[in-house]
Amino acid sequence: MGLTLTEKILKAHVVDGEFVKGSEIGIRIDQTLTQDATGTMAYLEFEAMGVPRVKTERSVAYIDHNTLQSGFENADDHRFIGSVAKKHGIYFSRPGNGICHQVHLERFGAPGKTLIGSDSHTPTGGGIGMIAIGAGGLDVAVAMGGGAYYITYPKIVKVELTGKLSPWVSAKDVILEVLRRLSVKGGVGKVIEYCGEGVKTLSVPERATITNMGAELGATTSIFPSDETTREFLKAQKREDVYVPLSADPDAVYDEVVEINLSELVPLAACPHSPDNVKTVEEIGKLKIDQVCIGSCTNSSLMDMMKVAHILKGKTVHPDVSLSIAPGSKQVLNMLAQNGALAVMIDAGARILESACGPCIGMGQSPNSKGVSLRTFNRNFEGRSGTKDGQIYLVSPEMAAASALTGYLTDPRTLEGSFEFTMPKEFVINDNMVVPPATEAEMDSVEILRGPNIKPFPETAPLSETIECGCSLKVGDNITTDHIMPAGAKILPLRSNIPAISNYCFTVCDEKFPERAKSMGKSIIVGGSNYGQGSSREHAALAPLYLGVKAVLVKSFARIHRANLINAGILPLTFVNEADYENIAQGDELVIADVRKAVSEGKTQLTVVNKTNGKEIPVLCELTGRTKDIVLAGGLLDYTRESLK
Ligand code: MIC
Ligand code: SF4
Repeated sequence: MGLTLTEKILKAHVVDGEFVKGSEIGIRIDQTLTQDATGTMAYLEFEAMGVPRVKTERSVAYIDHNTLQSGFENADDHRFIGSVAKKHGIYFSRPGNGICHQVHLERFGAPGKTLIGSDSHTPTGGGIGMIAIGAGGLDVAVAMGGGAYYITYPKIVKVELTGKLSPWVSAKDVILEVLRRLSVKGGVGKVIEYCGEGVKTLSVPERATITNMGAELGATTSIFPSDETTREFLKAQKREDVYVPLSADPDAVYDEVVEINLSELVPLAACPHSPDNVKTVEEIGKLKIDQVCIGSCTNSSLMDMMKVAHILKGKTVHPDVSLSIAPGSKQVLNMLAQNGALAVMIDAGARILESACGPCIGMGQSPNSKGVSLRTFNRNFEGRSGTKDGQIYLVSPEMAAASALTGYLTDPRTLEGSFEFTMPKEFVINDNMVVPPATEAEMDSVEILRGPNIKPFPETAPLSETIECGCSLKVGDNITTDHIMPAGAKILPLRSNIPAISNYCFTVCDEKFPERAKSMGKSIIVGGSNYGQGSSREHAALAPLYLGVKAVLVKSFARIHRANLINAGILPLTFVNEADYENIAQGDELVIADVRKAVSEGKTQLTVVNKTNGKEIPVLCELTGRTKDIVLAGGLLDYTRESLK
């Protein structure tokens, strides 16, 4: 029986566990990446593990999220990360060099390698045939220390592409169509593998747009084969040496098959407030817009920017619209400057932003009240833009640019002619914004620069004999990490200060939550399905940990967040009968008797007794050998410290 591409790469990297669907496997990690908003924690954790130098083939620390320096905090974090990187063998991509995923694809990614990153859009690397997975900071720290990364052996979905995209239909429309069909829960526990004749018609940046936004499906990762197109891309990046051809065997067996005829696709938009709320322009109807933002790790490649420049050429942005453009990397920005496209954008009235995440994470450019904003980004969760009642639509660069000119949501197929982009034979290469680490001889003399906002990892404790406490919060379905631990320009500078950032935990849903949880001392959170979808931020577990949350009981979890809860030593529980969700109200007193004994004995079903209404609620506590030991120890840091003893 032939193998899928995913199986081939996983098999070459497996170091622990059995190759059986649904069971946990440990894989060797070749590369890691961090960004600054999750990086400070990841490096504090790495330091706490006491490993002097990273053991990966390549680890890179990027500064791209917290670039609005409206106080000392972000700049201090940048210096801290730069100094840790230098000391411990990590390459440091300075602020201004670009968004981690875009730069990693250009300069470091390699087909057939494994990459984990402390950012949920790490699967962008799947665009050149890597197994690239988003993870919590602690998992990345462990991988840097040479430890395996554990995933549930995934189901593998084949997306068979046929045909060719029509003019003005974009790679973004491919992934929006997949989201429309599968939903934000559709990829949980799965790897999405793209195959078929249609693959050849897509360039590397187009493939990367598709794998990037596979994160919104909840998928473990997404991957394209590594073929001649990949080789040409790497050659143009002067990195042909890392090229290897890779594809699935013709007789590979998949768990599911989805067929997409690229020729039949039309321009699409994801409507507020979910990436799977996908409609055609016709279905949405006449929509006046206030803002257009072009950029983010999904759509900021040279190809995307050249399409935008072509549409804007000689025109003026509509008087009621603010257009901002953030090219994804220094390489992209530099090439736009050299070929004149930047001047075209400036001339049309675009507000050019630095090469960073920017508005995507609410670092500036929040829309006006009730403002309608079209964005080429990947997430449109409520409030993420920084404006609570902002109406965010996710669209392709083509639709964004066309609409910026008309002032209304516009189908780009109404544009005249078409635009064919030819990938450059050579990209402009200058890695002068990537600082290499100190040599082994020099590393001891590198001083770590720690600012006053950088506070240590919160205190943890081994799992207690019995959990007896109140329910401090009850929330519904599809709670995102942007609900649990909001981002934005005001809160992001507190990413290295868990006590301070905890004061914002869940405030989007309930302003009183942090205060209430603190006064209860310890508590349990109850939620619906797909709890914790979205980002990889472990702050969504560390802030609850700091606030005394001992267990989270929900209908179902998103993958990275569940792992982050375990890493923080918080018990992840799911209802056996979803209807029991109704049997707990906020404020109820709950008991899980002898929980430590039950977990150590490997029991997967526990009982939560609701003392307030007398109900006995069966819950699942599905922990394997390793995750069980992590929770018993009080989290991954304690577990790793113990296992290093
Ligand atoms: C995001 O897109 O939500 C982020 C900001 O990149 C996060 C990471 C973070 O919260 O720092 C992600 O996707 O993992
Ligand atoms: Fe940055 Fe947005 Fe991409 Fe997250 S999704 S890495 S915030 S550009």
